[in-house]
Amino acid sequence: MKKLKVIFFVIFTVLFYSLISSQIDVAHAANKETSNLLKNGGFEETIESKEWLNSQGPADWSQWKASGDPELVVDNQISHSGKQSIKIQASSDSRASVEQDVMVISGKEYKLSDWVKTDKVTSNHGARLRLTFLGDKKVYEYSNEVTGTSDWKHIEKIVKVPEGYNTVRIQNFLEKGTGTVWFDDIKSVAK
Ligand SMILES: [Ca+2]
Repeated sequence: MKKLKVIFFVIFTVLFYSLISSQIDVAHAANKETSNLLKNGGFEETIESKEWLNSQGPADWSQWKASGDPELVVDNQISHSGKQSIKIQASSDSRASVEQDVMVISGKEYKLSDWVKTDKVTSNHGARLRLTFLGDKKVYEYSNEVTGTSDWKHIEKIVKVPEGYNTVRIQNFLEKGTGTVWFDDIKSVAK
């Protein structure tokens, strides 16, 4: 009788653990397809930072003022979803981005998507996404461009990571010009 109990116990334990591990595999696979490689893509989390207007910057993102005198701010009045977006504003010719570096796999395809709203953007290339694969020689990729005045527009770019590269800098960019641009809900997923 005691032997029988032990056998039942062993069978139950094996079944229980195989069921749990198969559930974990399913969750893992689902997560892999939809997970955003970018942190804080909706710009809802802020941290205190003197670099940003009102000393509030988006967590996990940094800014680059390439030229001119652009103002970069977390906007809590206008958003595509949630309560906040990021805004780049330039009254004189300026060039700036809000950016994050992401680890990627060489040779693999990724899909990037972003939402952009513009107000009186006059610029050589407008508002767009720029991807820079970092290495000895930088490799650039760009999304389509948004200029003028436009309500929220979806922009998308599918890229294949060049051989030998494993880091990409993803930039919400206002190319050289004037006007106001908002970015929100940026996403990067492995294809
Ligand atoms: Ca948001």
